[in-house]
Amino acid sequence: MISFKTLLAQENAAPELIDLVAVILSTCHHIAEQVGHGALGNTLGATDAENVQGEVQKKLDVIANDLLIEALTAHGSVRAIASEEEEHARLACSGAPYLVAFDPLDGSSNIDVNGQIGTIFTILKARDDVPDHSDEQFFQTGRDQLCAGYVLYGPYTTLVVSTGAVVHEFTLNKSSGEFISSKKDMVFQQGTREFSANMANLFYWPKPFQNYITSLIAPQPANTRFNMRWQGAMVGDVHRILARGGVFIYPSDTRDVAQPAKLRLLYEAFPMALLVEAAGGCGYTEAGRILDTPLTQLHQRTPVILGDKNWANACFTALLIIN
Ligand code: AHM
Ligand code: MG
Repeated sequence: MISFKTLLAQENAAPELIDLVAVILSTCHHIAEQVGHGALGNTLGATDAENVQGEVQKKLDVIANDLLIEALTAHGSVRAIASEEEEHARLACSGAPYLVAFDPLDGSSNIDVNGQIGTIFTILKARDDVPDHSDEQFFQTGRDQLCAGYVLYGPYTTLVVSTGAVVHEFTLNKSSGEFISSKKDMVFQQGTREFSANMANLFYWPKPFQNYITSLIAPQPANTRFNMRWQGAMVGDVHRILARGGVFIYPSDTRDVAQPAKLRLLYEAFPMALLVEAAGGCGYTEAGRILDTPLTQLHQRTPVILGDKNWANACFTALLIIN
């Protein structure tokens, strides 16, 4: 029974960083308890508010956000915090070494249907060249992440975390609150013929990409067929491909020229790309590698391709043909 602290220490993660991850995880344990109450806990349903993305906030979005902000602000090692639910970065502790960004509850539309939801987080080094409280603190690339992970509140609660070298999976022991190692050094499985995409958007994707995905589902012999899975929560869909192989895609959409992509670079694409690449997979936008993309706006959106190296390359190449 190895704890995440032991595994991260073996990778030479700084004790302060491990301590910070521990704070995030104990908050996620708390969120898991709130999630687990379901209809009995007055945590389902929507609030009257909209977030910065113009989306109606669910009660659990707000609860998870507030719990994380409170715990991270109190901890003392975090200089600034950025949340998918808040317009700007907020100051936590001046001069502290770390920045934390998170999507407090990814997959919000699944909350009321008892579907998969999760918390996605990333930790970066604080910058001394910009004001402590500023959004610019987070204007870094995905390669600058010190640690990233997610906690998936599924039938059981799973943590997947990495400092960039290897990826480990842990399972929450609900009585002790400890995350216990369940898969060490996860390796991306190659050749799984399964993809994850919202096919309802197919006709609004860039045309050659439509053609590429359509070719995968065209009638073929049984043993060469592709399968499709979509849970509507990136945290669950990416967990599936990390566990089984395959590819996750959320391309740009021609319907909205001003905002063609849905997923957020800082809160979703960066951390998931760090995990997928550390497991031997690959992550692309429609212009290059996710991890090389500089963040220039806190809530910047990006197309996402994540998966098995060969397959992610094939998806990216299909897009290059268009561009
Ligand atoms: P959220 O962070 O507000 O929950 O939104 C992001 C989610 C992702 O988890 C998921 O991949 C995507 O939105 C699902 O979108 P769709 O509505 O196309 O199913
Ligand atoms: Mg999200």
